[in-house]
Amino acid sequence: MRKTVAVLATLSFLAIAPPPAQAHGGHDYSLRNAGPRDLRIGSAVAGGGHHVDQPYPDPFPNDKPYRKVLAREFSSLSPENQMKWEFIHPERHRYNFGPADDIVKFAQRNGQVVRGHTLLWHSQNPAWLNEGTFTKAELRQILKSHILTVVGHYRGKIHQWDVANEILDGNGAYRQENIFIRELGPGIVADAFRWAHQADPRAQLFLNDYGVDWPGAKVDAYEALAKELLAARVPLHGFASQAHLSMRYGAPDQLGAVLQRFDDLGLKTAITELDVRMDLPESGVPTAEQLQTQARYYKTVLDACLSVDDCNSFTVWGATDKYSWVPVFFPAEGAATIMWEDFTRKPAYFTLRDTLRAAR
Ligand code: 9MR
Repeated sequence: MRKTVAVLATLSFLAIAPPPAQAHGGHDYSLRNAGPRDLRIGSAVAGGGHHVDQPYPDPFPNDKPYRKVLAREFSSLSPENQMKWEFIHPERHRYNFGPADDIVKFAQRNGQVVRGHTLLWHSQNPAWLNEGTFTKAELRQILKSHILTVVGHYRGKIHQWDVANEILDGNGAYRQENIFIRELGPGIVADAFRWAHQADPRAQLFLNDYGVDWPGAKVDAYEALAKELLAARVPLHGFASQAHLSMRYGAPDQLGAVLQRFDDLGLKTAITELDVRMDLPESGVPTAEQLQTQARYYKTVLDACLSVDDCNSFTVWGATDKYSWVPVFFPAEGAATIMWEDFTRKPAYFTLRDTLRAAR
């Protein structure tokens, strides 16, 4: 798809005026306008999850400078926690759509798309679900009705849904912590995709996971699963690498080859949760060298996405260190995002922007 766009762009002066160089006034130097037009650049939208225990007010509704950064820099938004089961479906017969609705409205006002996250996951499920006693038929009905209700609520407004999140472990086996997979068997994955498609036929439906940045058992298992689902005509449209990276390990220089395997199956691919954490020196401030290394990791992942035809969404998991989950979950590590806490930009930001520009 990207190649077609490039050809059209070169020929467009012959016939029709090319699209305006900047679709959104005032965003001239932002990430969202730097790169190829068919590649969405996204960020997580902070709220819920770990933020609830932090000494600051709920980020998205209260931090206006933060919202400005989100609007200026990104063409896609991912609710970080606000569409997860525990947040959006806190009681069996009550949904809490308000905060996610606000993100969707904001995105529409700012010409952004939204990635829905997530429908079938082992984590951040509400107590009523984890601790309830249900028959298999009831559990299946609970999942079906959740997916039809949530996906239906946002019908026509979601670019991509992470339908199945982290369903395989490091060896490529189905995760038994996932209540639906454990109780109903892996066949439930296909059903989740079918229900999501029924509720919003236009949304692109994804498998999403971490630890799939290098070839190995997990990637092999996802490839086999994708083939199986496609052969059964399940509405699976994409495979995504979250790309939570640490500088303790090497940069994922084979990620392009991994994504290509899914592109070859006719699937779209995406980077959905990129961040690059590092061990902080005692001062708490990364060295210039660390920041350069971090920029290189970010570029490696962006290059991988740019190298396949149908990688159409590239999302960072937090635009700023101010709200990053990393220091909360990995106390020795931090500084994982592309902007400092005051929203000034790190080398990784500029490297991403330059790389996007060069790919235009
Ligand atoms: O960033 C999210 C954080 O606020 C939550 O507390 C945490 C709880 O599991 O989930 C974080 O987001 C995760 C995402 O939903 C799925 N992939 C891994 C992400 C980082 O843990």
